[in-house]
Parts: sequence; structure tokens; C-alpha cells
Amino acid sequence: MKTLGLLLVAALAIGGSFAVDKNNFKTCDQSGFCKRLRPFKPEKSQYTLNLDTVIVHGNVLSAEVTTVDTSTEKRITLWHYALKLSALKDGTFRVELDEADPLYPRYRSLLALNGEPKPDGLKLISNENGKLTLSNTQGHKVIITAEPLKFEFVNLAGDTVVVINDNHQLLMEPLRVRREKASDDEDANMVEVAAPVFNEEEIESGNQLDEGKKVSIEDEEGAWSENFKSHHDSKPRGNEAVSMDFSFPEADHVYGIPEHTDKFNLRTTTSGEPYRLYNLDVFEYELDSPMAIYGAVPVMYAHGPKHTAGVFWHNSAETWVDVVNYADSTVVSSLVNLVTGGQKRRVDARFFSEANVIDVFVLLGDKPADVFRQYTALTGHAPLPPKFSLAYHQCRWNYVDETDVRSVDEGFDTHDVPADVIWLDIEYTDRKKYFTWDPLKFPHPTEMVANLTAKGRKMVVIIDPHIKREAGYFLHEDCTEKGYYVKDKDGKDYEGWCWPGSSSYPDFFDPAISKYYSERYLFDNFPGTSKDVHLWNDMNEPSVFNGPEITMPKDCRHYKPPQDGHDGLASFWEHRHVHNEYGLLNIRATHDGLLLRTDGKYRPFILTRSTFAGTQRYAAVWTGDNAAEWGFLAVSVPMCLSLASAGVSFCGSDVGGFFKYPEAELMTRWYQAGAYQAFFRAHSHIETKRREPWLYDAATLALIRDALRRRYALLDFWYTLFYEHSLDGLPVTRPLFQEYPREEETYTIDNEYLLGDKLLVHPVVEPGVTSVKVYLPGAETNTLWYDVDSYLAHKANGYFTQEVTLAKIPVYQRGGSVVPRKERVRRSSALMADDPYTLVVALDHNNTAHGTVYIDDGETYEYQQNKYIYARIDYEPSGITYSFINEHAHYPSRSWVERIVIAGIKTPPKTAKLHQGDKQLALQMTLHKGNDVLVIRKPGANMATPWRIAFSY
Ligand code: NBV
Repeated sequence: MKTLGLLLVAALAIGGSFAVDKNNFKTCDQSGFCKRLRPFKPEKSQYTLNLDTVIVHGNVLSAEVTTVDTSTEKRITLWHYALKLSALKDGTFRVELDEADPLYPRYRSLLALNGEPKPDGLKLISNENGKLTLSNTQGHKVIITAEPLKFEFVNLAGDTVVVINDNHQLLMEPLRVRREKASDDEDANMVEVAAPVFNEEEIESGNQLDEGKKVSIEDEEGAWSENFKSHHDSKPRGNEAVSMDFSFPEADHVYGIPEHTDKFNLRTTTSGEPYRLYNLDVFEYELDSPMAIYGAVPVMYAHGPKHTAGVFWHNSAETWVDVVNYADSTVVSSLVNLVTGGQKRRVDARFFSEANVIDVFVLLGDKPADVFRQYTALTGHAPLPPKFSLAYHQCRWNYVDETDVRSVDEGFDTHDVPADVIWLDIEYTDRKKYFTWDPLKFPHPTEMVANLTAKGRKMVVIIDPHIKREAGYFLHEDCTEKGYYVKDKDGKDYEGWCWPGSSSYPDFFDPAISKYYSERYLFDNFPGTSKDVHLWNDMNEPSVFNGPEITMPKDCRHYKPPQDGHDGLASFWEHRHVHNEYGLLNIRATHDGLLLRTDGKYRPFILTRSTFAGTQRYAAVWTGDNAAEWGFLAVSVPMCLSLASAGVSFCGSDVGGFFKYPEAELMTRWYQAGAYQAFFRAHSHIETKRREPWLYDAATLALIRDALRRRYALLDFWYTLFYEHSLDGLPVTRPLFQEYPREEETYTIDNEYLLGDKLLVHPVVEPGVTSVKVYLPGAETNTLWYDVDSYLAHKANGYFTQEVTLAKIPVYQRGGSVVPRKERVRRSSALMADDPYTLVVALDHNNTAHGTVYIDDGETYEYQQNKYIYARIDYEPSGITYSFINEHAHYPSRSWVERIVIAGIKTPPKTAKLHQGDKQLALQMTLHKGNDVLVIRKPGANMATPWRIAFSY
């Protein structure tokens, strides 16, 4: 099986046909709960809030919710639930629903949240006519209708922006005891306390779930076990799914729920599959698809010209999401009329998960930046990355030995191409045993790494989570002995098949194994590594070649802390509960380990493939195994935009494409696009032709070099953006509508984006084109966009045609911004640390511009002790001021300003004088007529202290 698989991989890598094998992955119909829940749409929800149980205390409303059988006069209560509504800081509410007295506790994600969310005040304003009205301290309101239960969230403008359960699809399948079919006596195999019951009409229309009424558990198809292909899922807890619907009035589109290969704005799913969130290693994943791939971040945003709102479905189990956009022609008009009264501006979404509690955060915006911020306030901001990690990375499966690494490293120098990092894929290990080196091919890792670091370069090595089950391998022996592996359904160490052959998987849910794993990264435990060797955690969905859907069986068992009872099913979590979070715990352990190995001195860099809410706190993400095809280049933009909106700004795709070989034009365009994406790494499959930049013809090499130099010139700009991101949690790479929320044309643009609020990037992602249609937003505010190559200003006026040659990368700087650059590009970013800056000032129609710059040592945490510079650069017609935003922070930067380029200047000053400390200096200026560009030559101002350049006219 393994040989055949590898042959297929090889055939594909060298150019065979490329298509996902859909048989390996479930459709909704093949996923028990999706099939069961998707048609569930009762006319009236059976969930009712019992008004006399309501308590408002602190920031929390708690109340009992019951499901009530309304099909008869008698109104029988079927099930009891505990509802909690909490008001949180900054326009966010949390709704939690659990069974009042569950048979076993339901799982709550461990690590997605960055600590306890911060509470806001909550006040009950009124309780009348079966409705409660509550308000937080800012004045956002929640109106709760008791029967059927419904929540309406109202923003500060008084608009209802999110409604929960308007479509009556709230559902929590109660946990039940399994009854064995004992005899012919009918009652012996009946459930005593039944689950929600549906009324006669719904039963007739097929809208009931098969668990309704008193049904025999054994008769329920799939209730206590499920099969997929040859895989059996024992489902020891039975059905335990949850579902909730959300309506977004006045929304034009919804976005988010990465990772998918679809457009950024999500489509109506009624005539196809729902979007799926289940972390999977999907070989040859397809484009334009709602299929699940490696990552699952269950956050969704809804946006229209009036407002933006969002929901974060805090659940790590398999999840499907249906979307209905009433403006889509596919949504039948009768439905539009019925639900919205003919109003087409509304999007409905429904999340349903296989298990766990219902826990949802409602983000009330009301602008796109607000919802993005509200989401990262919950799940964390990405910390400031080490500076090198924003530079260029050179990877391949595999650089085969130390000589190969040396020659690739030298290749960059010989061909004058900057690079910061060389990567090693799985073949560097001793036969896929992680934390070891192949003794023949990598006998001197310390020297190899030292050779790189001498030039300021770094190394990244891969560590996958699967552990080779080989006698004598310390990791396997320790994990076996200490009981650190994930267990199978019978409690034995789970054995799967992965690169090393028979493998087991550390159970990172056990703090003891996480600690043990972190310690493997200590320099003594992983000889050959140093502070300059960083980490790549791949295959952490986790990928299991012989598992169901190429992952771990859902009935595998994970560690559960003993606190809530420790017998039987209460003593472990099933993989089903935690699946999407497994990779997050893996990278947390790696992150802890990299901190530990330098006593918290140096910032780690980690790349992960599996992604969940919160991933951004530990790692960068790449879009996995793409192919050298134009479509994969194009999709890298919406995929990274979607991830960035979900907290993960540090995103990129394999430059050049992983499978297949990119011809020169595709390779050039990919480098050009990658140069403006946050994570910039070329990578390729082991069976493909080598493709280091100098292996292309001279003209292509020159174009690639140019793209790389553009990246290096902007490295300080990127670094400043990431610093600001660590403070505000806003996306670094932004959809246009984040900055121009009222410009409706921008809502569906996902082939261009903004870097911060300053640069607009429209990568060329099609072959043979001589022009592209670029959209320039901001007409309403008379925005100007300066072509960064010519400094020519374009008025924002929607679409315009940009001519392109193979050398052109359409990038525009917003009038009103200042961008710091370093134009003396060297072999690596570290060697550029003290280099001088060029400040590019692009004027707005008021002749002003503002920017920021962040400077520190690029690698330690000393910036947390105020060893940094965070400065503003303000251009006014009277002069330019460089001032510190945090006056207590200082860094002895040796950099200075070698040039200031002022674009769009209408009335140039006659004189310019630098004032810095006691120093005063008259400056030379050159006017480039025709394009209104004034260059101040060699101002010589030092970046370590504030300065001002005063103009006279
Ligand atoms: O470790 C080998 C590859 C790696 O190069 C790639 O980037 C990962 O996405 N890995 C997957 C395993 C198998 C690929 C077919």
C-alpha cells in the first residue's frame, strides 16, 4: 500500500493528473450527524426560556431553557438546559447552552481562547410580554424572546445585527444511556426520557429527527455506531450533536470560516454541500470547494453597508456550515419573501457540530475592523515574530544532505539573491524519527547551522507529531512507558500508519506529555539545534494514512483531567470532541519548548499546517500542498485573506506550487505575489525538478531577484505592521472593505488586498496578460493611490486598467501615508539591521501624510522591557516630524535616514533644515518635475532619537 501511494505521489509531482480523491472524504450525507441535522428545520423551535428562572448577576444572565412538546394541549417538558448569556468587553456577548444535568460533561475547547474573556456589565432593562431586554455598559442590547427562544442583538445604532434561532434550528441532542436490545418486550429497548419531540406536521414533512418520541435506540440508524468505508466508529456516547442558526439582517455577504479554497465571500450552500470544518490532510485538494482541508477556524463575519457583525462558534468537533444569501439568484424568491418580506439584504448561516456544548460569541461590530478586533480579543493576537521570519524562506522536500544545504546557501550569495532561512523536511531525520538527524547525510548539524548563522541566516526543521513505533527509539519508549500516547477505543495505545510506518501520536491534552514534549526541544535533548533553528509542525491534523478520512478515528481517547468524575465515559475525551484542536495543542507544546530552550530569551518561529481558533498565538500557517498551477497561485490570495480575518495574518502558500513544476512565467508571478504575502516561502515536492531561483534562465532569475529585493526593501514596513498587529489584533493583510466598508464594490474583491492601511497589492495571477483590472477604493474621500514604481498618482475611482509587463507587480501606496524602506538589500535581513532608511511620503489632497516605524533587536523579548523604538512620521506642509509614540521606549538603533521621497508635492519648499538634538543641518533637495516628486538627499537623521525637518517656502 505504501509503495503504491508513493508511486502515485511521484507520478503526480512530475505532472500527472491532479484531482482529489473524494472517496476518501465524507460528504454531508456520509457524516451521520450532518445527514441527520441538515434537514432539521421545524416550523417552531421547541426551546423555551423559563422566565421565572432568570437571574442576572454581574455580567451574566442565567436561566433554564426547556424543550417543550407543543404538539398536544398538555405541553410536556422534555429536556432541561442551562443557558448563560454573558456581556463581554467591547461589544461582544457570549451565549452558552448545556444540558442542565448531562450524563457526562460535554467538552469545551481548552485552548482557543486566550484566557478568560473580559467581562462587561449587564443590565436587565425590561421583562415584559415574554421578552427580556438587556444592555451592556456601552448600550448594545439583547432582546430575548422566551417562546420560542430567540435572541436579537442590537448594535449602538439601534440596528438588529444578529438573530439567533430565527430559523428554529437550535438543537442539542441530549446525551443518553445506551439500552441493549434485551428481549421482545418493546419497553426494554425504549428510551425512558425522550429527546425533543416534533409536532405532527413536522413529522409528516420529514422534519423530525429520528431520535424524536420514544424510539428504540437500537432502531436509530447510526445512533450508536457509524461506518465510513472500512472504518467503524463505535460512538460510545451515541448522538450528541448541536446546532444553531444565525441571521444577519442587512448583510450583503458573509466571510470567514477558513480554511477553504473558495472565494473570500462565502456562497449559498443550499444546492450543494455545506462548508465543512474538520482538519484533514487532503491530498491534491481541489479549488473552489467547500470541502474541509487542513484548518478549521469557526468564525464568521457578516457585512453590509450599514454594519458588520460576527459569530465565533467555539467548538472543536467536526462542524458543517450552511449559508443562505437571500440576494443570490439561487435562493428561491418564495423563500426570500417568506423570510425577509421581499428584502434581499440578509444572510442566514447555520453551524452544526457533532458534539460539545453550545458556546458562541456574538461580535457586534459595527465596522469590519471592530469585528476582527473583537475576535482576536477573544482568541489572542499573534505575538511579534522574529524579524527573519518575515523575510524569504527557501524550502524543499528535501535538501538532501549537508553539502546540498551548503550549496543552496552559497547559491543565494553567488547569484546575489537575498534569503534568510533554509528548511529541512522529513528526510533530515534518522528514518523519520523526530528529534534525531540522519547520521550519514547530516552528521554535523551544529557546523551546518553555524555556517548559515555566520551570514545571518537561520534554519527551520520539521517535526511531525506521529512517533515511529520502533524499539529502542527513545521517544517511542518514553511515550509507551509513561502512557503518553493517544489511546484507541479500547484504551490501548493507538497505532496508525504515517511516514515512519507504524506510528503513535502524543496525547497533548495531557499536561505531562505536553511538558515532556516541550522538553525534547532543549538543546541537550535535540543536539545540533541552536537558538537559530526554528520549527515546522506538519501533519498535525493529525494525518493518519490508514485512518478514516486520513485522520485519527473519532473514538480514540484523549486525556481528561480527573475533576469531573472519572469513571467510564466520563474519564476521557473522544477524539471526536477535540479533533480540530489537536494541532493547536501540538504547536503550543512546540512553542513552550522553544521558549524553554533559551529561558524565554528568544522569540520562536513555528509553521503549522493544522489551524484552529487561537493558532495565531503560536505559529504561522501555510496553505499546504498546492500545485504549480495558476489557479493555486490565485487562490492563495482569498485563502490568506480569510485566514487573516480569522486572526492568522501570518499566512502564505508554497511559492511555485508544491506538486508539479512551475514554468518560468508562473514561477516569476508566484515570487512576485509571495513577496507581498506575509509568509514567504518557496517549497517543492521531493519528486519535482529542482527549482532554486538560479536554475531558471537569466531573465527569470533577474525578475525573481527583483521580487525578493522588493520584499527585503519593505521588511521594516512588514515588521512594523506585525508589531502593530500584536497590539491591535487587526489583520495585517486586509480585505478592501475593512478600510472602505461602505464601498459595495469592494465586498466581493478578493484578488487584491491592503497591507495595513497603506499599500494596495494586486498580484498578477494569470498567464500571458498585458493588463489587469485594478480597483482603487476611496473615491468618497478623494483618495490618491501612487504607483510604487513611478510615484504617479491615480485618483481612486473604482476600476482602472493597469498595463503590466512580466516585471510589473501592481502595488500602490495610499496618498496620506509614509512607508519606511531599506534599499541596500543584502544577503539576509540580519545584515541589514543597521542600514539606513528611505522614507516614502505619499501626499494626500491636503498635502499631509503619516506613517509609523518600529525598530528593535529583531529576535529577543527585550522589547517587552521598553528596548524598542515605535515612532510616528508626520508630514505637514511645514515640515516632517519623527517622534516617539512611547517616549519611555528606546533602542540604540544605528540606522539613519538616507533619503526622503515625497510624492505628489504641489508646492515644493525652498529650504529644508534638519533639527535633531543640538544638530541643525541645511538639506539638499531635488525636484523631479513631471511627477511631482521631491527627494531630500542624505538628511542623515538618526533613528535613535526624535528629529524634525522644517520647510520654508
Ligand atoms: O514532509 C513532507 C511533506 C511536506 O513537504 C509538505 O509541505 C507537507 O504539506 N508533507 C506534507 C508530507 C506529504 C506530502 C505528500
